[in-house]
Amino acid sequence: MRLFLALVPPPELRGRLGELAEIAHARCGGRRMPDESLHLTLAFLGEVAEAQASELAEWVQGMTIEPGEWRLDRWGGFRRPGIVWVGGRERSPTLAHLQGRLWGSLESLGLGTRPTRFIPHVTLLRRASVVDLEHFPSIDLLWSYNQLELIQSSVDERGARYRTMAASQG
Ligand code: 3AM
Repeated sequence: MRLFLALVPPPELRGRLGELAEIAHARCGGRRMPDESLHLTLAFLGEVAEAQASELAEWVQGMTIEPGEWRLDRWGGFRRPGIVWVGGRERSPTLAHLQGRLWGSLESLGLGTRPTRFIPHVTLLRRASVVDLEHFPSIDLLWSYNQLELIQSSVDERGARYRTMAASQG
């Protein structure tokens, strides 16, 4: 199964991010991420065997992450795949630390491949036909997080579907 570790926005923030996804979709087209799928990926693991996935789920359930805050105050894009996202202007040392800590553990379990760069972002659109972010409204949202989720991604004709397999202690 295809798995990743992520933070999931609390309901109110998810609603705000959904509104931003609407704005972006009206301007850029493409596929809008459904509100219930909005997340911040900390580690993409790729295909993991079922037995190992159960071990991972137990590991996540026994974990406590340090609570933190992430300021979302910029729009961004990955032009080639047509992705429009929101993230932070400032590097977040707390998120970078959490991501680094997770990869340290994953590497010792022999799982996944640590990316060379970490650009924390929440994907709002995929396959956007234009990624022109000029004149987008300014944003300033604060995400308070305290829980990590292990999420399974399965792809069907409507795109990726996500299912939370395990969550850390909240
Ligand atoms: O959080 P976002 O939406 O940016 O693009 C996929 C998604 O990212 C990414 O993992 C997240 C959950 O699916 N992803 C998919 N395949 C990937 C790969 N081979 C990947 N990230 C890195 N390497």
